[in-house]
Amino acid sequence: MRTVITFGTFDVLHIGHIKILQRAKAYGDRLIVGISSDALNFSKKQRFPVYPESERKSIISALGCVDEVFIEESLDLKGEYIKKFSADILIMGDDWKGRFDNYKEICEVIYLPRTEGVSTTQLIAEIKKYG
Ligand code: C2G
Repeated sequence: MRTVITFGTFDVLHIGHIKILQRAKAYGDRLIVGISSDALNFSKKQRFPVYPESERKSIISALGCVDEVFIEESLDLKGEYIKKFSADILIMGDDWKGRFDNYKEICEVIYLPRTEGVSTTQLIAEIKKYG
C-alpha cells in the first residue's frame, strides 16, 4: 500500500486541480489531500478563499480519486502530516518546485507540471467581468 499526500487551497475548483489530483493518485494506492485552511490562505495571500474551508473540504472529498482529506493549518506542519498519514510520497505542482525538498529525508518528493492556462485568480477575474 503506497500512500500519496498532496496539499492545496483548491478554491473555485478547475481542471488543473482535477488533473493534479488524478496524476498524484496514479503514483500510489491511497491519496490524502491537505486543504489549506482559510486562515492559512489569508496569511499567504492576504485574502480569504471564495469557498470556505468546510466547503472546499467537502468538494475535494467527493472526488473519486481522493481517499481522505484534512485541513492544513500551517505550511510548516507538513512533516507532521506526512508522518501522521504514513505518506510514502509528497506530490506538489511545480510552482512549488524545490520548496519542500527538506521532506526528502522522510518521504519521496515529486513536483508535477502545472496545467497551463488556468488558475483560480484568472477565473475570478473572468467571472468579475460578468458582474
Ligand atoms: N495546480 C495545477 N495547475 C493549475 C493550478 C494549480 O497543477 N493550473 C496545482 C498546484 O500546483 C497545486 C494544486 O493544484 O499543487 C493546488 O493549487 P492551489 O489551490 O493553488 O494551492 P496553493 O494555494 O498553491 O496551496 O501547502 C501548500 C499550499 O497550501 C498549496
